[in-house]
Order: sequence, then C-alpha cells, then structure tokens
Amino acid sequence: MRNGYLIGFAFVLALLLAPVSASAHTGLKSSVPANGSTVDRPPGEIVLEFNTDIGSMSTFEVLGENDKAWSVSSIRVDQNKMTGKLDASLPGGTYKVKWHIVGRDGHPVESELSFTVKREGQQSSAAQDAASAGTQAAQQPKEPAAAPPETGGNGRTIAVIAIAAAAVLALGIVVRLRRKRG
Ligand SMILES: [Cu+2]
Repeated sequence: MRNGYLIGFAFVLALLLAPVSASAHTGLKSSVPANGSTVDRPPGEIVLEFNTDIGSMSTFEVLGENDKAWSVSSIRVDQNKMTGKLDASLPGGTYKVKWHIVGRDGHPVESELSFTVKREGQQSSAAQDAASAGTQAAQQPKEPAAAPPETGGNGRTIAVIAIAAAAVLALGIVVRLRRKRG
C-alpha cells in the first residue's frame, strides 16, 4: 500500500523536475520587404531577421506568379539574419518568400511571407491592404510535418524516467531501512 503512494509521489516529483518543453521555436521577427507590404521598386535583396540565431544551412526562395522561382544568389546567414540578392529586377506582381531555417533549439522551421512590387501606375488601395493583412494572419510559422524526430525531447523523456527510477529506488531504500528499525 505504502509503496504505491511512494511511486506516485516519485512520478509527481519527476514531472515537477522536468523542464517545460513548451518553449517557443525560432520565428521571423522582421523582413525587408515586410510581410504584406507593397514596394514601389523591385527590391535588390531580401533581408530576413529572426528572433534567435539560425543555422548556417538555412535558406529561402522567392516565388512569383504561378510559383515561378526567381533566382537568389549569395544567401548569407549572419547570426539571426539571412540575406540574399535577387539576380533579376522583379516585375510588378506579388511574390512569396519561402524560408527554411534551423532554429537555435535545432528544430527545422519553415514559413513564408509575401510582398507586392507595384505595377506601373498601380495605386495601393485600402482593399489591397486588407487583403494582404488577411494573408499575413494565415501565415503562422509551423514545424514541418516531415521534421526529423526531436532528439531533445527524447533526451528529456529519458531524463524524466531516470529521475523517477532514482526517486523510487531512494524511497524504497528509506522504507526498507525504516522497516528494519521498526
Ligand atoms: Cu523548436
């Protein structure tokens, strides 16, 4: 009977000691051009700034109408910033910047943003702004479904089990010692 309580207690203890795993993944902090913005001139480069440092393997691509890829050269990662030069002058239209990064916690994260290059004589209207605000809201960064298994999480699970086992063992010894004395 008493051992049941002790095991329960040990598990509660282990849960309390386990670090909270709900920490935020790395996400986009800002960009040039900004998400949902309309620019008067084709940008010469894209600048993506993240809320933590990112891995050197991080990259992005620029897609135009019908998902046509526009060539980006010399993508560079510098701490939490990624930049790349657009090889061509983008014609008027809406573009997507799809980024794939490895966050500071080792998790791959991907998402996209969009911006519009103004066409000749195009006026930015309130309706257009509202439309881009809608797109912006729908673009929350997410972990890709094909992400490799979370090694950090497995390590944590093993740590929790180890702590629980150690606690059970220690309490078992205490109980036995007490029984011998009594
Ligand atoms: Cu993460």
